[in-house]
Amino acid sequence: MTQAATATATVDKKIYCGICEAACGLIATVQDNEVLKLRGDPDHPQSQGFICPKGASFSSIRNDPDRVLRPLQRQADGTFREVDWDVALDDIGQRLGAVIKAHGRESVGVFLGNPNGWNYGAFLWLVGMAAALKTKHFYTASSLDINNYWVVGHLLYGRNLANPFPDIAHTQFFVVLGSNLVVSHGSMMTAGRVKEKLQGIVDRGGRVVVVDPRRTETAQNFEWQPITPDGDPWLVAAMLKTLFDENLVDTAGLKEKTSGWESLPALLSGITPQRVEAETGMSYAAIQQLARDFKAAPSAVMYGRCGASLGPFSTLTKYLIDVFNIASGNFDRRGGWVFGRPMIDLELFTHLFKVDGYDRWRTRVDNFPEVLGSAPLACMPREIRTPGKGQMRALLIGAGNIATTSCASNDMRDALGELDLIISLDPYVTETNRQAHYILPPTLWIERDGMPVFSQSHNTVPHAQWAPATVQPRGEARHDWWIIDQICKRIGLVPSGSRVAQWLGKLGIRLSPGTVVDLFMRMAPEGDWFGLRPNGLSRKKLYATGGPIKLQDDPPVGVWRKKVHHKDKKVHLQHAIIIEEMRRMLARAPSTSEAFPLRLISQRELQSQNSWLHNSPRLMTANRVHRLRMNPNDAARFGLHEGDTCTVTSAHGAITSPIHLTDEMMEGVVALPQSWGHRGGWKHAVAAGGSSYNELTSNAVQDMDLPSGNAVLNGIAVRVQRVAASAAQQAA
Ligand SMILES: Nc1nc2c(c(=O)[nH]1)N[C@H]1C(S)=C(S)[C@@H](COP(=O)(O)OP(=O)(O)OC[C@H]3O[C@@H](n4cnc5c(=O)[nH]c(N)nc54)[C@H](O)[C@@H]3O)O[C@H]1N2
Ligand SMILES: Nc1nc2c(c(=O)[nH]1)N[C@H]1C(S)=C(S)[C@@H](COP(=O)(O)OP(=O)(O)OC[C@H]3O[C@@H](n4cnc5c(=O)[nH]c(N)nc54)[C@H](O)[C@@H]3O)O[C@H]1N2
Ligand code: SF4
Ligand SMILES: [Mo]
Repeated sequence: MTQAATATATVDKKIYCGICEAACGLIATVQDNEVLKLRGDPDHPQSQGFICPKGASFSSIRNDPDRVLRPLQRQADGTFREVDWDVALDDIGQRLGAVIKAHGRESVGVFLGNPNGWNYGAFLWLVGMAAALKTKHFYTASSLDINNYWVVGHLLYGRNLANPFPDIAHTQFFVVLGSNLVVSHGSMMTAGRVKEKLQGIVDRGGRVVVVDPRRTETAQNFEWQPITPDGDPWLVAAMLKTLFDENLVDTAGLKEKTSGWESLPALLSGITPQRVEAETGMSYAAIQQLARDFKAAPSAVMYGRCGASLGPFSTLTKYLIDVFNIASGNFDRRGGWVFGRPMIDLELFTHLFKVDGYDRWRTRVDNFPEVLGSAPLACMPREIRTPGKGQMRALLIGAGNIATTSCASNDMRDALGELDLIISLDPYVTETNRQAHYILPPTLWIERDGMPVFSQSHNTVPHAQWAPATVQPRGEARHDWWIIDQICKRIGLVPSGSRVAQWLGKLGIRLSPGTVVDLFMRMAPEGDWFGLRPNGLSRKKLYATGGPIKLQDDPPVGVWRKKVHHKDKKVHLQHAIIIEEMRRMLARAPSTSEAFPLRLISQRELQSQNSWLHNSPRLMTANRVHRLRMNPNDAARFGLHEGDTCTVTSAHGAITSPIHLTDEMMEGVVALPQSWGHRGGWKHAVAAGGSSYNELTSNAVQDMDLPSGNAVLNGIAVRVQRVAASAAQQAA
């Protein structure tokens, strides 16, 4: 038969991209279970046809020759052998059962990595497995970048996941603290076409001020305000103080919507102009003017992300950002700090399933408060090594590359080697799971049905989308949730914290996550109430629509009474934890010293997604070189030149990197893309070389954000010394 005779017609499917929080609407052209093309969906209400290189190249990941397509079992010599699913699952069940028998369920750990944000089934089943084990060893990528949000959501609004975000389509004044939106496409704000939306602010006569130690791709296009790393809480505290000092505070709003606001002047009393200037590198007069301009704008909003979340006072910083937005009168109003209209109310969902919460228990070794039922990842190596009841002995890793992405990655890698059993669900043999006893191949987002479980809460254009699998899985890849379910079955567990699920499990009934989420959605505010609300949502309806359904044009405003969950319906502004954090910050000594005169910050790249797209030759092109960016004046100070190979040394480790001189860095600050320096079986990623940023970071308790357990990954004090001169220098 000729090819022409067998080929089936191409089909266009409306889906959304499951790589990052932007969740862009895409059109996939599919033929014979192959994705021929991925392009932006011009009709998508939020992303309006946008697609980035990662989304457009995803077929190269799905068809990657290094992708794991059958379960891998590690052999005594460290190599892996392919085995059948039954063999793998039965053996895992036995070995996990033996660990539980000897050391109890609380000795088993679960890690939930970033890609689960686009994998509702894995997300629910990992959370459920940890709950059913009743283990305190539940760790998530959130403690690398976002636990501060969950703590502040809990303190201010009464739920971890309560998260107001900027009404970017209407604001007239946008202050961005530590977010490179043009590259990252946003986090905790799902904007779609974010660069155009930022430009829209300027086009309608407004301002965009980007506060960042680096003149980033975002800062280049708008107003750049350099800031010393970790200066953000000082900056925002000084701006808030300016509002109070100059009687610019929205007192009526504070009285109506908040409690404890009278305590704010006392909280800010230790903030002095001299100290603020020393900590931020900005003039106090300029900061006061920024606060006045913000207040004078018809609407204004301040937004902070990783640059404001990866420092030592990230909970305090996030608290101050929210308070500043509220105190300036921009809370829950058009162009200000608004709440979303999600298709699935995660705040309610996590509350009903008792996942939501803070400080209901403490970690065994370091006494950190639990956040959303999880412990900080930075604590994991100590939990593995410290003997006693509850010592961690086994770990299931669901989509995580923590030997690279965790703080103190070397220590993490070594500690993992001390476990009795590691099971990794991952499409690659990475530097993390090459130590695993089993690597189990998951389907990728394009091979399973999906709804953007995480980012739908912060849609700037509220809409609903639930797409069936675009293509069938390759090889023997299985859905993550199915794998977790099969492992749980073999140790007698139903992966759920819900009593109903446990009870059904006893009757032999195991619901799929799709059914659970559909049932919940149909009963929740946006649901069809099983026919009582014909315009409401169900999975069936969303499948039948074959694309997104817009719920309304803009995020709702005037809804704070519904969105604040404290019993008194007020935003709570006074907290002992915050007062203590302010005291600690005021007492803190400077980070740099003669030995470590520079500050290192992380850099995200357009063609990377954390650590996991580096094996695609389409994305990891030959011209991509891993190098440390430095201001030319710093280079002159230390006698360094463009292209020199240098050691970068912190108090915790040393790595080697070529340097690149650029005035996009403010003086005193160097930047390095995170998550390079791969090891393992992803050959192209390994061949790309580079060094691993997190060998320089710390997991010591005193180096973490104490209220949230967030790691500190930015502002690391380092020195940079030449190992070898560049070729140009050698020739001269
Ligand atoms: N292309 C791409 N997109 C991504 C990702 C990716 O790896 N690549 N990752 C995704 C993930 S998991 C997340 S959480 C989001 C993150 O989204 P963003 O937070 O927007 O991402 P970053 O690029 O890390 O932006 C942080 C910015 O803070 C600056 N910065 C560093 N230290 C400080 C400081 O102390 N103060 C201030 N004010 N700024 C500072 C950095 O220079 C950087 O520009 O991006 C997501 N999107
Ligand atoms: N120095 C420094 N370190 C950082 C950051 C920083 O800014 N600076 N950023 C931090 C941030 S914001 C985050 S979110 C974390 C992320 O940290 P992680 O959650 O550890 O990392 P990722 O690199 O996103 O991906 C983890 C793994 O998931 C696998 N994977 C991809 N899709 C799937 C899937 O569908 N199923 C399964 N089972 N596996 C899948 C990938 O192959 C990869 O090995 O890193 C943090 N680390
Ligand atoms: S921005 Fe994120 S969601 Fe959009 S296409 Fe790129 S990777 Fe996918
Ligand atoms: Mo992240």
